[in-house]
Amino acid sequence: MGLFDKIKSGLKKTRDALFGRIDKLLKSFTKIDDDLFEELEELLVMGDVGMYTAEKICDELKARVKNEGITDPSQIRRLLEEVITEMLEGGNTLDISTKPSVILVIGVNGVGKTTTIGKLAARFVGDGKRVTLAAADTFRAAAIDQLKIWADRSGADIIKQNEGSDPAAVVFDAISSAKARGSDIIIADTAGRLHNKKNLMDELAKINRIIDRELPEAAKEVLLVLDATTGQNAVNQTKEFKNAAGITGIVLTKLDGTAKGGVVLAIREELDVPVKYIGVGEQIDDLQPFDPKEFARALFSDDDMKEVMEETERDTEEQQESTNTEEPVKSATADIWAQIDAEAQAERQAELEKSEESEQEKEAARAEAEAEAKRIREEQKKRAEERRSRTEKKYNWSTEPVAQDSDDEWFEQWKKGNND
Ligand SMILES: Nc1nc2c(ncn2[C@@H]2O[C@H](COP(=O)(O)OP(=O)(O)OP(=O)(O)O)[C@@H](O)[C@H]2O)c(=O)[nH]1
Ligand SMILES: [Mg+2]
Repeated sequence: MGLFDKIKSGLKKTRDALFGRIDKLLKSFTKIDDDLFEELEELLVMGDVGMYTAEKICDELKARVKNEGITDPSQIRRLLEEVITEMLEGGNTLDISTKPSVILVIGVNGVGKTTTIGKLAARFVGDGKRVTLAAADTFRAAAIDQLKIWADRSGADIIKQNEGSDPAAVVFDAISSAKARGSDIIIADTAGRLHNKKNLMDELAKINRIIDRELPEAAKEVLLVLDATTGQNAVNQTKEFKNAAGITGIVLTKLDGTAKGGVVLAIREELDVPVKYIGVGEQIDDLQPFDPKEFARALFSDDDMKEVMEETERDTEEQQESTNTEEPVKSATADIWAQIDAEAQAERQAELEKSEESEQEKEAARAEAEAEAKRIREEQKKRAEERRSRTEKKYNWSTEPVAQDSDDEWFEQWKKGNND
């Protein structure tokens, strides 16, 4: 399978769920109006893109539609691909310019740190580089064994000590060994959970200090590994680690197992951290350097879209049959009327101010305008809620059940600092 096909197949779930629905939305509109953008925004929010980022994408799309004088909704697909690409660009490459360079790999437990290290090591060794792995996850003996297996598989050297030893001492040893052997890259594995959050952050800080002291001139990457299936939780984890560990990039794993790939946009836009690698499977070559252009292209790839369209069409027909008895939802064009009313009201207000009417009249008009604005705001809020539920029904959106595994629960506990 070629590189692009791998990314494409890894993103199938996200493509089907989110971008399949976006395609359907665009096909159901004959002109570009506010309703289209509102439904698009809802779909993006439901697809784990995050409220802030969804709004930003839609604002950018509106600006481009206006600038380019676009009237055909089908053109939005191309614009969306462009906007997403540009949003994700910048800082995506790994800095391994010195000999040795250091990559510190961090993240909560089970996200794919050790697997990512194995895959990275295989990639670098394949490029002819000498790699030293530091088994600095000393919390569990199994973690050390797992890294050893990856070292053997990839042809990397490994420096390890016993379970429970000081992780910073392991990193120190790995640096000395790498210097002595002339290694190109040191990759350090770390524990995903310790007795509590403070212990973990203190330990990462200590490892960081050792690296900075022993290799002050070296290129250093601190990669935060995130599990894409946790959706918005991945955004929270980035916030936590960003403050404490000075991360330089993200590795987003398990994209192949989730429809929540939209989270990549939230991480980039909300937290301003570049994504450097994505994991699209468990095989050794399933870790890919993150290429925003390819990523966006894979999200909009057409091949299996027909199937998705037919499926969503069938779903919608069924949905309509079952909702036929319901009262029709108020026409969304009412929003446009509300806007026109508001504008007319503002004009009236301006005229009033220009004329030489008494202060009393002005005051009354202001109060009236305020009351009107309040009414419009409330109506828009009500309609936004109606729209959201309509969008959910129309696109038969059934979000995957939120991951209820122990990791999620553990992370919540961990944030509170009271787990053990
Ligand atoms: N489908 C899929 N599975 C992945 C991917 N990356 C990692 N995994 C799987 O996720 C599981 C956990 O991976 P690990 O590498 O052990 O995670 P870790 O962060 O080192 O975990 P701890 O050491 O326990 O903190 C393993 O079963 C991996 O095979 C990916 O991109 N796709
Ligand atoms: Mg591990």
